[in-house]
Amino acid sequence: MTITDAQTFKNFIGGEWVDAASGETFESVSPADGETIGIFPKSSAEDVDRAVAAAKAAFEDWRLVPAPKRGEILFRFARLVEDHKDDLTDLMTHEMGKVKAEAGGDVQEAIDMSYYMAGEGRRLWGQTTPSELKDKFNMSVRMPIGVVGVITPWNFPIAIPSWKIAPALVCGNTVVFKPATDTPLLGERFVELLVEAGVPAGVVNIVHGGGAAVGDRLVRHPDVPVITLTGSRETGVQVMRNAADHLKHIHLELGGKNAIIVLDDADLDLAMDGIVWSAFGTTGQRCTAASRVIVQEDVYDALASKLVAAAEKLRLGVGWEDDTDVGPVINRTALEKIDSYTKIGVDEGAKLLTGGEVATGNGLDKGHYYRPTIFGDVDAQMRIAQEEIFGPTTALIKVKDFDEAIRVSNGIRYGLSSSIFTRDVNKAFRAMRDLAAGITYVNAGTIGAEVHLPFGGTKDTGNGHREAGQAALDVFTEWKSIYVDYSGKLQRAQIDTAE
Ligand code: UN1
Repeated sequence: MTITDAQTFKNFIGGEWVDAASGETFESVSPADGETIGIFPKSSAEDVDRAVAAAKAAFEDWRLVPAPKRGEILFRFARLVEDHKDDLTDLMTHEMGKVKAEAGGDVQEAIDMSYYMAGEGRRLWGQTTPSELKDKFNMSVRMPIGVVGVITPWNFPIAIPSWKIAPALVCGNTVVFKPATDTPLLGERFVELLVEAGVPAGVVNIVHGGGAAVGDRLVRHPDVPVITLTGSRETGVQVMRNAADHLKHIHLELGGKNAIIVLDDADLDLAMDGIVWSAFGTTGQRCTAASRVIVQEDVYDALASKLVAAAEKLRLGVGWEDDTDVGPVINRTALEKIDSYTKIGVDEGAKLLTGGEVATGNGLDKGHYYRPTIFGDVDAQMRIAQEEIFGPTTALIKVKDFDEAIRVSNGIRYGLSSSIFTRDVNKAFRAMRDLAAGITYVNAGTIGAEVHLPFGGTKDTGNGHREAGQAALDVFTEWKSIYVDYSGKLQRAQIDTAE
């Protein structure tokens, strides 16, 4: 496909497909081979304002639609995503670049989340509780909040929008959605299917464009009381700051520097499989990726050589071919950042065991490919062991014992995922308790979250919220406590409690 025959897409505002007010556009280009995927509106504050006005107006009816009915629309949406799983998967291999099996997993995660949240339409439980007074009834209920600004990354272009939009909708909120500029077509397809499922006009709006214009306006807009963002730590800090004047509810899902610990009693082949999957799956572009491997000294050499051999067997290529193991990274800027960290690692004195270069030849020059990279002899304080690289690079750190392993694993600013390979049940339980992270895996890598458990991290990974599972409902609702006095007389709490 060339730029001349690439299709042009629009924003969706108040039930209408419309161009950006400025008429400007940007292109979505495949990281796999440079093909143009589509042309999208480059929106500005004016477009955001229109979408917010539409979402605000639609909220008044949507919040009154019974939650089970809202859930039914999500059930229909989930079924539509299932029907379109193959074409969405194929599109994802082109627009985002991940390999087919993982792209299918990404779409499946959205199907699972949509079914799960659809079911929430018949739960959305609050509490009933006794009153301290006679003839009085107490309960708490979840209330929708209003317009939710949804800002999503490119690395899970179908799954992450579902983590945010499905719970936002079932809870009775309306949405203005800004997908990443690297994956606008997947965002657009997501919204098309929601519309087909029967979401009323104005309830979901999509505004394409960059963070500085579209995202920033959403974050500052007085009529958007909730912002949910998955992105970098730096963006998260900026969002909190810019939303502070309106005391918004902010949900942040930010970076990770996740480690896999391998103790000397571990099944090394199993650990190797977990590490290769967690470090190089999605080309390392997951916030749950294993970018550190903490290895007890007795098994360090054996594990390092197994890992290098496994990494060198991985086949790089376009994601839509069945025998590709590792796809491209998202764009040139990412490729340059990843490569710059290789130089940083070498300069810091780490030993480059394999990879460490842009991959070329066999058509790879048309896209952005980087060789799976493993550093050995890494000191826990080096930048490659502290900073999020978001690419296929992992750092092996040698430790003496379990306690040092836990210390090193926790010795970073982030706290998303963590993992330990051991056959010692006591150490496994200690690790479950002591690893300072939102997620801990035992005898599995750092990736593989399921939709019905809370997802999120401690420390600089976020601001204490979790998405997915029941925890997500706390982001998209506010509690209201209701007291009904049916005694027919004035009863004063804390005072008239004697009778
Ligand atoms: C992310 O990288 O932002 O557990 C999310 C996992 C995936 C989700 C990752 N299911 O790695």
